Amino acid sequence: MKKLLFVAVALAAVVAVGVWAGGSAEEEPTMTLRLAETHGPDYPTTQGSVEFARLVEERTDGRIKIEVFHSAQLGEESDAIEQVQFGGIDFTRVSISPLSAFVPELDAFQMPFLYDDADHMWEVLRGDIGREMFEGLEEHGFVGLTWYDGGARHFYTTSRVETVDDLSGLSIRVQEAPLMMDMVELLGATPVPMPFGEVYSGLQTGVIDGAENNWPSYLTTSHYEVAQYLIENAHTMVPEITVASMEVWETLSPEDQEIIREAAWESIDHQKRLWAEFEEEAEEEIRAAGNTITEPSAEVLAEMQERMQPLYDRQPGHVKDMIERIQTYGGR
Ligand code: GTR
Repeated sequence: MKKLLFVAVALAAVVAVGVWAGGSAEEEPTMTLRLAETHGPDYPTTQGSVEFARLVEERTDGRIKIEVFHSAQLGEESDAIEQVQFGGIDFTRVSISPLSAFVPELDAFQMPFLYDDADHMWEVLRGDIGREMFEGLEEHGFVGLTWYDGGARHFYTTSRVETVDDLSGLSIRVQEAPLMMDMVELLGATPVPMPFGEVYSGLQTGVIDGAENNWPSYLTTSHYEVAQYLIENAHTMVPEITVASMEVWETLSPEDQEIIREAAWESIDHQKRLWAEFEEEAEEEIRAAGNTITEPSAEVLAEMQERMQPLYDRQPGHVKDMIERIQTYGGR
């Protein structure tokens, strides 16, 4: 009896740490995989991953469970990406910016003033260029599964910023990505790469004078309370992505890989719907809070674009080619 109990406890432990475990003859083996997410439980990207997990569980009759660890419980984005690369975490949903530090080609998808609008971006992501990018991730140890919407990003600061000159000399937090550091430097500001979770206190204590993000993140992080000036300049549209660890992926059967791929891809529409609603709500809430929102003039936008041009010129040939395909995509 004691021995049986020991076996049962040992089996339960194996299941709990998320590796294959053979159950009794009637039970199917189960597997629990972990997904790292930086946002809170209700944020659209988290909810996209929850939908992905729900579909996988349903289609494997509960054999594969994906647990979504939101709120950076498994670490900040760059750390989570590193863990995914060596198989310590199974999946992560991140912005492509921190991932571009591992996969430089991703810069092609996050260049400033690249897309005409969100439809342009989505045509690219869902089309052949998006698929090629997924394939390119594999040599770096990642399997691309979804693109999610991350809207447009704007600068926000603790003092009023209306022109490019106003940014000059300010310390601006950027994601841990070479392209974003260079971009801020070209505007005459000092880039400060910093994990997402540290930005609020950075702004509050004056370690940084500003940051940049989309409306939803500006709201949910409460950055809007400490950096009340936003210039609606939409300098970038940075897609979100979900990747699996190649190390883990290779241990899955082709059938399970297919189920996971399809479920992830189907979760895109769910995330996009939630995103569209929340992006609007977030903007309304921030405007209602009385923040100072500046619409930049055409001259200011043109100056920003001109200052950022060296980012395009510096790209290696194959990335330049991809950028050109993106710019002219769908007969543009
Ligand atoms: C958000 C994005 C996060 C994170 C964050 C940041 O827009 O959804 O994944 O990258 O920006 O600025 O660190």
